[in-house]
Amino acid sequence: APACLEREELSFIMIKPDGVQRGLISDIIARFERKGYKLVGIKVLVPTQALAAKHYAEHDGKPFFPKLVNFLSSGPVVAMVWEGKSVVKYGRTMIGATNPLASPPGTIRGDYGIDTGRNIIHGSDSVESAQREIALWFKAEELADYTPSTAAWVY
Ligand code: RTP
Ligand code: MG
Repeated sequence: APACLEREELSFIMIKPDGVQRGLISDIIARFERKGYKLVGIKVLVPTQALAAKHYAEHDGKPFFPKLVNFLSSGPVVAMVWEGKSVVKYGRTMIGATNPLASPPGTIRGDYGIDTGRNIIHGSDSVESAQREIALWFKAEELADYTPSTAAWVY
């Protein structure tokens, strides 16, 4: 990327295998796009168990970890990087609570899920987590530069 490229905040957002199989890709992308966030990276892949374990390394050793890793690597996911003001925190607001039954209507998990182990989507929980996750899933050259900027339509 050119040295002049100044980014807003970035978050790593991933549609999990259940969200993909249930046909929620376009709905989820539409929600972030309409909010004013900018899609700067996207790929479809079946994560290896090793990649899934690295992604969820903070949960290594917890009782649900093996199931979580198996599930994430059980089919295609849509891995994305979204850019915009407070996208990490507000992205989590759009996603909702970990347990879809504790997640209000209007949130992605509240609208589409019932089970904690099938909660549709992942979002980075801090700017530091986002940086780690983006580096794990994407190469720097896979993130797009939108110059000339369209940001004046949002900010
Ligand atoms: P995510 O990382 O996927 O965005 O979800 P999160 O921050 O809302 O929740 P986190 O605590 O990071 O947990 C990661 C995923 O593990 C599954 N989980 N199962 N008690 C359980 O059985 C349990 N707790 C968490 C969920 O699928 C959760 O999204
Ligand atoms: Mg988490």
